[in-house]
Amino acid sequence: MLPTKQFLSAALLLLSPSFGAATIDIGSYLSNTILVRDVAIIGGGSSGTYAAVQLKRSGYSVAVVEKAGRLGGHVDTYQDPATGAALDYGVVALLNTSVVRDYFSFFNEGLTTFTTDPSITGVYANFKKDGKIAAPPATVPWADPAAVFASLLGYGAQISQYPFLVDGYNLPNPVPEDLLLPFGEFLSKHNLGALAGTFFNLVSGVGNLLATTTLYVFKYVPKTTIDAFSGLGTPPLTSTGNGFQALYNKAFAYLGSGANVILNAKVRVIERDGPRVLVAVTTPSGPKLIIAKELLVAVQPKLSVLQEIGLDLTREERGIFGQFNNSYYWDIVIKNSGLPADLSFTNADFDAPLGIAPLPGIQNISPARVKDLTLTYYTSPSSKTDAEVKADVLATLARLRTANNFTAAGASPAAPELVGFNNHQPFWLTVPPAAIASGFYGQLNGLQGKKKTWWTGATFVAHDSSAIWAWSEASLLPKLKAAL
Ligand SMILES: Cc1cc2nc3c(=O)[nH]c(=O)nc-3n(C[C@@H](O)[C@@H](O)[C@H](O)COP(=O)(O)OP(=O)(O)OC[C@H]3O[C@@H](n4cnc5c(N)ncnc54)[C@H](O)[C@@H]3O)c2cc1C
Ligand SMILES: *[C@@H]1O[C@H](CO)[C@@H](O)[C@H](O)[C@H]1NC(C)=O
Ligand SMILES: *[C@@H]1O[C@H](CO)[C@@H](O)[C@H](O)[C@H]1NC(C)=O
Ligand SMILES: *[C@@H]1O[C@H](CO)[C@@H](O)[C@H](O)[C@H]1NC(C)=O
Repeated sequence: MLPTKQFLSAALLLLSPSFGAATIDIGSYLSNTILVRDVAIIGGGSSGTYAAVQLKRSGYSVAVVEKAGRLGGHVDTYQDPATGAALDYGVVALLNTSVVRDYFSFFNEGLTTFTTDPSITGVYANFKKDGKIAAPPATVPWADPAAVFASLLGYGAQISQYPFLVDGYNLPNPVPEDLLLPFGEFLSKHNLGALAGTFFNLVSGVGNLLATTTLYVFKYVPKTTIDAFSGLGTPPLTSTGNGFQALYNKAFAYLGSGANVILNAKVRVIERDGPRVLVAVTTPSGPKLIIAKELLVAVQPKLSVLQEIGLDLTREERGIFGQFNNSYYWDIVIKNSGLPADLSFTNADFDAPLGIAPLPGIQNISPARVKDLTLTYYTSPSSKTDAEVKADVLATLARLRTANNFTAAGASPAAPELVGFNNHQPFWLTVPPAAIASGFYGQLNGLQGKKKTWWTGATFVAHDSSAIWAWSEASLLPKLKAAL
């Protein structure tokens, strides 16, 4: 074949390192669409908003780019049209720490003790099989409350051996063997099977509990959380009146609203090779360009997400982020569930190992604090469509109603409606135990500050906002500020 002109230019394109990525032409931007800032922050959820607020408080200029129409990430606050009440069904509880108290008091937002409603009784049913309420048989170790309490203490004693887990992923080499075990094996090794019932609900959204690597369970449920929820330590906190979204709305205003926070944004390209980081963004009001000294990535760093924002990935970054797998997690508000307002249902399978229901599926269905509303959480280790999840939730409700005769004869109850529904994927980013053992997290942490880029969020800390903010204060922000 003769090398035609088209063939040659195609070959040149293939050889060019930025093939496929449009490059940023600063000259094509009107001056009023260019934002020159100290830090460009991609993602305005828990970690991105916290960093933006603290940087501004310290006198730095920021621009936050957020895909959604609001700040807050995994916070979901449902505004009930019937009662006017605000109902949190994403993030619901925070630990009572000085970092949490300071953040809320800076915005003059209230916090109150998180309590469970004593009028609600917890019951178990196999949601997939028959939906019939059944008491756990004595063969299930968590049927005995004394054994459950003892296992919580045993968990506390185990996790206390790994104090380094409190702050990010600073793992020793070699990584202690127990941290690499599937959690089911860890439980049997230490005779802690009675934990499984409580942890099925607590370790929500990660995947199948018994198959989850123990490190990730320890990150999700630190000793402070066990102590807070079991009454051994300071109780957890929850929002007052307006829900957690109110804090993020105040943060939006404090940051300078649209001047510094670009909502409904699509990050098109990020270039880090020049003296400044360039972030090209498509917004509802046209294109914008951020020129920043440093970049803070506060989205979940799956390779697909980083490619979506057009980040000029290095070979090293590609190799690290390409190893992540993730779980899938939905939070749902149901109106007219047809279930009693005084029962909280947990999915269980007494024939399965440790009585734990296999996922994908619903973990729990509980009455909300607001009349006629019910909350449910759905987890899958693999991808599922929203339509599949909705259908499974509605079928489960019907099964529970029929099996337990909740539908009084003759009455025609209103059909259940899913009035709040959010897909929180990609949720927990994990790597296999072999990767953890061979130093994955050391390599991940080693990316901090390289190419003017800093990384934050659940993947670097845990899906725990109190922990993310504490880590931001102690680890991330001092280093990031030193680079400015
Ligand atoms: C249902 C649910 C319940 C939870 N309950 C609690 C709880 O009670 N207590 C607790 O401490 N923690 C809870 N968590 C965990 C929560 O604190 C953490 O997941 C936290 O939100 C993680 O912060 P992050 O900044 O890493 O991610 P996020 O908060 O998810 O923030 C990421 C942000 O990036 C944005 N984004 C994504 N892609 C792009 C893109 N391409 N361009 C621009 N922006 C983008 C997202 O819209 C989001 O706003 C819960 C999580 C879920 C899902
Ligand atoms: C949180 O902890 C602080 C300090 O221990 C305490 O003074 C405060 O009352 C607690 N707040 C709530 C709402 O429980
Ligand atoms: C992610 O998990 C799936 C299902 O368990 C598995 O097939 C796949 O290999 C995993 N991917 C990575 C990158 O670990
Ligand atoms: C279901 O409830 C109705 C109305 O309370 C009652 O008449 C009926 O006998 C119940 N059926 C069963 C199977 O318990």
